[in-house]
Amino acid sequence: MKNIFKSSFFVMVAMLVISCNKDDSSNSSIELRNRQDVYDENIAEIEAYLKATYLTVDADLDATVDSIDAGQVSIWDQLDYPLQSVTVKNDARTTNFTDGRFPDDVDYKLYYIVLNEGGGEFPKSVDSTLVGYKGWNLENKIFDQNDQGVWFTFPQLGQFDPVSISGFRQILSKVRTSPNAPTLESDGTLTWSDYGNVLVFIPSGLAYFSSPRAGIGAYKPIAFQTKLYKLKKNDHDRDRVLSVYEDLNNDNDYFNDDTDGDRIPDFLDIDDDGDGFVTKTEIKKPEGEAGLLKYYPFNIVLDDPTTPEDETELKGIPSCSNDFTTPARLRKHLDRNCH
Ligand SMILES: [Ca+2]
Ligand SMILES: [Ca+2]
Ligand SMILES: [Ca+2]
Ligand SMILES: [Ca+2]
Repeated sequence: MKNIFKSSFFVMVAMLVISCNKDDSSNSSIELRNRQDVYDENIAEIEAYLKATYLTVDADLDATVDSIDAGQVSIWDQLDYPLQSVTVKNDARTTNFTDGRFPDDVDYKLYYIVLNEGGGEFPKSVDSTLVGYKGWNLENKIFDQNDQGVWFTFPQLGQFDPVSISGFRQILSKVRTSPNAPTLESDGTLTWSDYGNVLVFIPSGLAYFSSPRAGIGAYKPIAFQTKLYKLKKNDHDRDRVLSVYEDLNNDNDYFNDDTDGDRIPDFLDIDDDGDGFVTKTEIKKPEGEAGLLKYYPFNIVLDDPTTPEDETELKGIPSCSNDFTTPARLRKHLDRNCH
């Protein structure tokens, strides 16, 4: 019984963090409002909130926000945990085609506080991330919490994978994972150390916008504490080129790289250069080629003696003229005149 409860609880929390822009117009009792107007209102609400509340951080770096009632220094004015901001666009999608960005031109300011940067790796937007979180509304009521963490992947790998809201996933780029393996506690839970730990205050346009949720009114901003424990590299299109290597112009937008111009971005395209030969075939080593892998890695892989399972490969994916090492070479799977 306990296990059933646990798994249905997991589904419930996972569902709540799901972003669903398609819902914007489905709630017929709620008037659909202009996104810029809502944002202007939301950012004023968030700034007023930051001036009317104070932050307490305990020894485990768990944060609590309360209304000022006895002269405490506001989040806005305190200096212990610098309040920062970044301006971002809504990165939600209506489709995964190159032109499928969700139509939203607002420049969103995200206020955030890094409680701990973390000692591991900064995630790329296409990495899967294991994230613990606590979400609350601006009345300081918690609407969702999961300290053990949920795996999020954007875009989804499976139809039922949870997807986080835009403001939640974009702030993860400000922190790093834990550099250490977790400790297994006697109750079966995992404890992580030196992970990225960040508070973020999110306008509704990067959250649930017009769709109310339990504890979140329509058009209301929300706040999260997120803890980035771990990441996993993905190969979304399973062509043996990791998604992180399919951002050709290196701008961390994976939807604007489309070598063959068929509107399917490279990281989702099984034939990147559109020459009729799938990438996986083009990067397969010929029979008898030395090395441990069947396919050329994107770059050379030097053996790391601390992790014996790491393979050494002295050749990356070659160019048409068999250049295996120059970092900026045109690799053959991206050269439509070569296969
Ligand atoms: Ca790939
Ligand atoms: Ca790009
Ligand atoms: Ca393409
Ligand atoms: Ca090809």
